[in-house]
Amino acid sequence: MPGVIHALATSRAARTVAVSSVAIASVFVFVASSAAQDQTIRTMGTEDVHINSRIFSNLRFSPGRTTLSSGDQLTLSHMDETDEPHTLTIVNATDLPSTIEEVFGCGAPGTLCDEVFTTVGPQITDPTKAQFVNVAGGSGLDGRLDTLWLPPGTSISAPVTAPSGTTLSYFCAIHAWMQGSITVG
Ligand SMILES: [Cu+2]
Repeated sequence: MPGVIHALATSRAARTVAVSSVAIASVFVFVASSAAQDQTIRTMGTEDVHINSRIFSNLRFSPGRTTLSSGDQLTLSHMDETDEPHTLTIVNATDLPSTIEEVFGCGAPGTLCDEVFTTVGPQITDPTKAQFVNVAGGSGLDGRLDTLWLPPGTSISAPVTAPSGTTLSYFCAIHAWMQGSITVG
């Protein structure tokens, strides 16, 4: 499956860029004050199909790993080249899709994506507007299925209220290979 290999290679390059970004961010934190360090995660990349040749996507969250303090604002911004919506949905790390079958099968009945669609979907009041869908119960992003809904051309901010020491894993329920983590320092 050369398309898949291409996508993986592209993802690897994206990770390298993400690591560089984290390094730069760390320098900034070092010289900045100890005030709140609000963070932004951007959707990046594109997707394409070449019939009878390949299908690829390098849609991704950038950076893939974010560190902030409890109470800081997280901003999610749609910066990729597609007109597709995304979700940033908090899930258990052990439930994240990790194989081709799991990624492309996510959405079938009983899968994690299906659970997001059926739980979060009905709570989206206007699909054209970004929205924080609070499922877990805390005031901000702090638990399983808490979701930022991100239509094209939008951005949204919400506080991360999980306690210090927590690592929140997340993914996009529409493009299940888009995954990342938020470390609450
Ligand atoms: Cu997505």
